[in-house]
Amino acid sequence: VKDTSKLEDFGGEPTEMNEIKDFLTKLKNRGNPEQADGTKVEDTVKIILENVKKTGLDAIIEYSKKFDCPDFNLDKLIVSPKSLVKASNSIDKKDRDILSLAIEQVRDFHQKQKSESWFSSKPDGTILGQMLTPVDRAGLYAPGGQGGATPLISSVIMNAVPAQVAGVKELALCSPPRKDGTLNEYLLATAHLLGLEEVYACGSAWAIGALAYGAGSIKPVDVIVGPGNIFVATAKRLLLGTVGIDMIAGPSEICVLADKDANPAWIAADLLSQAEHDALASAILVSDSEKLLSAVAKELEKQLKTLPRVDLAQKSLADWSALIHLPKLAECIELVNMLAPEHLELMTADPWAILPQIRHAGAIFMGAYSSEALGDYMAGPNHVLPTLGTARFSSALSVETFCKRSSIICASKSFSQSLSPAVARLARLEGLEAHARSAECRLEGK
Ligand code: HSO
Ligand code: ZN
Repeated sequence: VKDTSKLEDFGGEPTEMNEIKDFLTKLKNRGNPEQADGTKVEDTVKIILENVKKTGLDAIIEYSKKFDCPDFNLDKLIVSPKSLVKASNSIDKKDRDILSLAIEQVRDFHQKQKSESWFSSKPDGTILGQMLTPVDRAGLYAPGGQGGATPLISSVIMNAVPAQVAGVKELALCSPPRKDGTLNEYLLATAHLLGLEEVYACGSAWAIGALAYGAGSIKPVDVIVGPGNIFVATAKRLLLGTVGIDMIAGPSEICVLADKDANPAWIAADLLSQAEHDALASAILVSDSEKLLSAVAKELEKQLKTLPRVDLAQKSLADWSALIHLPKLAECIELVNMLAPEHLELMTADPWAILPQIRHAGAIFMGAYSSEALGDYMAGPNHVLPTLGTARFSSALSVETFCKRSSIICASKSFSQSLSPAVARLARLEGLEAHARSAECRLEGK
């Protein structure tokens, strides 16, 4: 919609499906930019991880000095449990209550995700089953926030709660230090309210390396979770296999599907709430109503001007966002499925009628009052969600991310003996004689 000079390059109004498809492809590739000097992020991260693996704390201190805090040292790296208590006492009681409320809401939701071990017995006495066990130790990453802004305190809650509900005994939290080597007091207070005790002022790829390999007194973890920038995401991708990870997170995105009666001011506010995260964030509105699209464009221009993070939001809108008109609601739904967005808001007369047609989306916000911001902080579901179209095959960070399933086989004599000849035959078809004998030796008279 090109009706104002500011929004001239706001993605335009692609009416041709091919144009839209090109745009979607461009969007899904936005997670892997080159660095200013032309080198690939992956090459830089590989070197960082090698150094952390080889020299442990020395590498951590060196990188932190170079990129975060010039006089960084071990004392700054290890945040004492006392300073967590102190931070929690230092913040306003009202804020503490709000943080506690968020923790409670998120805990309530994740309690419902918990599945149980199961054991099923057959008439012959055989028991088959699945035993769930949490990982022993998990690493949580809370990003520092764009442009040295405040860290995402809410991500600490979203990381820690599912791990705690899963029953993980040891949790280590890493977040990048500020210039003076400290961490934001609200982040520390949140860690304390969650009952975390092991906190490191350490960020970026070297923090992920320290969690995966261990460094000094930082013991290696089994799973690393949490959002982060491209360096964090690349480190997690390279370390997958050495440790488990929740996902490889890309820049955040929102898609709003709205019909003619939706509120343009609320839609614009929601699009901007995502655009302000990151210059690479994406905010897309798709509608069958041209009138609504124009109204939202006007609202965007109006609301954008008064935002403190106007620069980031404007870049996100110009480069990675769009207002898309398609004549039919069914086409809008298809576009949503092609996009497989991280967040989807259904702002239509009857969102429940549309829901069964949505095949891919990280989190779905139903109706005018379900803003993404509510979900980001308070509603209860996790805000660590699949991005860049990966909602096609993956899901939110959850209790399951921290659990393993061990299969249980307890065979009765008759179960074992009745299947032994079949086992032996399959084994011999594979040329595995020892397998065949292992089954047959349990037969009567052998
Ligand atoms: N929208 C972000 C989460 C977040 N928002 C944290 C505010 N703080 C990705 O889902
Ligand atoms: Zn957000």
